[in-house]
Amino acid sequence: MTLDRSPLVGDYDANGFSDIFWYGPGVDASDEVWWGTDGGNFEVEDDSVRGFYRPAIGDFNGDDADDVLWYAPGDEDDQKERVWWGTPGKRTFDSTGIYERQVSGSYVPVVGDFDGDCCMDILWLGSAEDGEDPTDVVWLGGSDLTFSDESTWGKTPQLMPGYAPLVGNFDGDCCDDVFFLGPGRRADVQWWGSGNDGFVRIAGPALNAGQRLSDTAPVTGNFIGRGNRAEILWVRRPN
Ligand SMILES: [Ca+2]
Ligand SMILES: [Ca+2]
Ligand SMILES: [Ca+2]
Ligand SMILES: [Ca+2]
Repeated sequence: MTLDRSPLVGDYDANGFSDIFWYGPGVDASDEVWWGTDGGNFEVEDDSVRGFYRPAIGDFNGDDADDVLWYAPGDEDDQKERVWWGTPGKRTFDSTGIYERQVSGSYVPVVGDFDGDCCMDILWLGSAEDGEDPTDVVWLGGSDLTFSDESTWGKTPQLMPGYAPLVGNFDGDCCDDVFFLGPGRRADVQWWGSGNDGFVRIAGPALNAGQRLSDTAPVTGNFIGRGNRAEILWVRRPN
């Protein structure tokens, strides 16, 4: 195992055990999928992904098997965006139904179920690199192995420098929300998922600003057991 490969964790065969896709960027790098089995063991298979991608993981068609979005940043026409679909009960990706589409520009793909239909969606956040004016959109995942553009959700603002998106269902309704935490004591911006109407956007004072130390990082999860409401935990970085 060489260290230039990134671990992409998901349950791609929906067997209840996490799998690891070791992706090596580039044409020549080899890839491996470690399929999780009972008892903490893996069955290893070679795979091959040719190209430079910024991948993102989610169950975009709602069949419980995680899927892989292969997003190629930039304007090169020879690298289309692709989605590989995990297959419930099989240690393989569905090669017949690969979703292909061209995305031009530089984005950060943010994954969550923003409309609450159990299919994960992709929020394409533009970055302010090179003075670009990217037209950001939300792709809503569908059970038919396609995505629909949600143009009525409006254009999303460019990702503000220093702000990092955190995804979680912070109010426990059916929709994932996105919090953009400002650096230091800068104001936070909260996007609340609200079904088919898009996001309700609220700017407010920095959450927990007094405890935001430079050596802490926010992570989301269910740490104290409040039902399905996600929490933000500021964890101290290890020395
Ligand atoms: Ca699995
Ligand atoms: Ca899936
Ligand atoms: Ca959805
Ligand atoms: Ca929510």
